[in-house]
Amino acid sequence: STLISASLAAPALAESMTVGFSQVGSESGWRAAETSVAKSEAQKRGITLKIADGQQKQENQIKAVRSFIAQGVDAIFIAPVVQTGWEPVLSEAKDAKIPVFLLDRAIVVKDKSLYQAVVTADNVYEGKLIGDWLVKHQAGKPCNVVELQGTVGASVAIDRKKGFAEAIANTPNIKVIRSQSGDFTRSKGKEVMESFIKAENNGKNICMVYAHNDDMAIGAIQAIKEAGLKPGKDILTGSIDGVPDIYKAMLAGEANANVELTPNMAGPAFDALEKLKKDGTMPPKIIKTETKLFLPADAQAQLDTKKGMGY
Ligand code: GYE
Repeated sequence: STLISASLAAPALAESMTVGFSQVGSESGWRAAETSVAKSEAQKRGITLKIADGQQKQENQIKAVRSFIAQGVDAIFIAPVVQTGWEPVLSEAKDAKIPVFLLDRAIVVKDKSLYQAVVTADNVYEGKLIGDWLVKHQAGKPCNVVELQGTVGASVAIDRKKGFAEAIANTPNIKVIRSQSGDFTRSKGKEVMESFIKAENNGKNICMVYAHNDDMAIGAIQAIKEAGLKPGKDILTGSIDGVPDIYKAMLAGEANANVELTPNMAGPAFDALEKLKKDGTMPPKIIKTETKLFLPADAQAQLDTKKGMGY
């Protein structure tokens, strides 16, 4: 894995900090924005940030964390690709007295003291918002949904699936007829959507695609067009992140519902870390970011807010 030193601005305080960030990879536009915002948030504070790209593999992330421990960094940020298997390396960090903050995805560990805090949205609620939108939109009319799941084993994929399922639980007119992982990427989203379309009467049996992130939705939109159907009309879309391209798709009438997720996960973690180092203030275990649904009428305004947000 590559190490990039992102920020070396001369700090005003004598105690300048170094933080190691084990990033998942660069699978989505949102992810790239998160990385870029992490760099600028570090720079603002005079914190030196070392970023290791895990290329979507937990073993790479574990190696990176071990290397950060060996370097004696002041804190470690991890965006954990999957939710299990973190105990051993986090115990090593704890033994070395290095605080760990999780960014954007959660983990499952018995001993919660293995990390300080997780900065994340309510990912179940994100899925629920899309499901609620669909229930309302259909108003009792039937709808067969195909679902593009995120990375297998990732907390966000599990939660976004759950939230949507909860929202449609009492509406027998709405059914998820196929559900498969597209690994949070555009290319995989397109590929899986193509197979769904083939399997479902050249797409005619599909009413909506629910994608766990925008990049997969954008891939799916491409697949829908190539099948000779109209995305946003013949097949509705709903997805999560709020990348500029999804708002552009909305403006073109090709996307229907979107939940925004801020790419600024590092900022709140740096704030919590600075307080912790200053006087031992313990952060809340979950630092929640905002979750909101946006529709095509909001698309232009949303697109405008994205400038300077890491995109
Ligand atoms: O929604 C997706 C990314 O973990 C919240 O991962 C993150 C998700 C994000 O690849 O685009």
